[in-house]
Amino acid sequence: MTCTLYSFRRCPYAMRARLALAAAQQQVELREVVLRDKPAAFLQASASATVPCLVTPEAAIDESLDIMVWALRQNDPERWLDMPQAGWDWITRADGPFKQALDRTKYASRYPGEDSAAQRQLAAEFLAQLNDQIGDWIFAKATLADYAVLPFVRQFAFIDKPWFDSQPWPALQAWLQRFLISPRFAAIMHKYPQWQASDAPTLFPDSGDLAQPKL
Ligand SMILES: N[C@@H](CCC(=O)N[C@@H](CS)C(=O)NCC(=O)O)C(=O)O
Repeated sequence: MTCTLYSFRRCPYAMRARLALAAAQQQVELREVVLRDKPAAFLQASASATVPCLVTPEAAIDESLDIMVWALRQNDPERWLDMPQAGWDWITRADGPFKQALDRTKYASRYPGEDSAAQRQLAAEFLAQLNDQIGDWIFAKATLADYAVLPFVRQFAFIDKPWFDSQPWPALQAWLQRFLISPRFAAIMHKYPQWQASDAPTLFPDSGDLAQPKL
């Protein structure tokens, strides 16, 4: 049975789920959700009412990192799960304090009690440390950590791209840039109309990308 992925193109959590599903060559039915108009089927499937949510024959997986791991346990041709323990720590820091600082920088008006400049500084301290860690990748080869963290570094970078580009983070900037121009990123950023219950299934990755996986 085909699994169903409730997704939203620009959501970084959904991006990383799609990255792992594509790397694992797991074709799913993609349903594009508009967050201000969540469909009933999505609300039934997702306990948290957040995207991404992957519905498998066994369960609904409501956390993007769990979707990544699920996909890679089905098939992990690039061995993303072959990752040092420190990779999990980078993901935890990115998902926790870094994302928190990112949101307080990007959506400053939603956090009137917070100093957005101080939050940007907190995010920058994390990114400076990540820059020091990166060669071509966070570790010697690409792992889950790279693809779990990249969508959030992208989100942070585009808050103020000229500022991001002016920071002394050459390895981090090059790592992000390689990702942004990669066929792999293009293949997970196709545009889909809002899903309607009457639609024929939309398959992701599409059959062309599945036949010739994009790196
Ligand atoms: N912990 C979740 C978080 C996902 C999340 O927060 N997604 C956002 C979109 S980027 C969302 O769906 N928010 C619900 C809303 O805006 O109504 C995961 O990793 O999947």
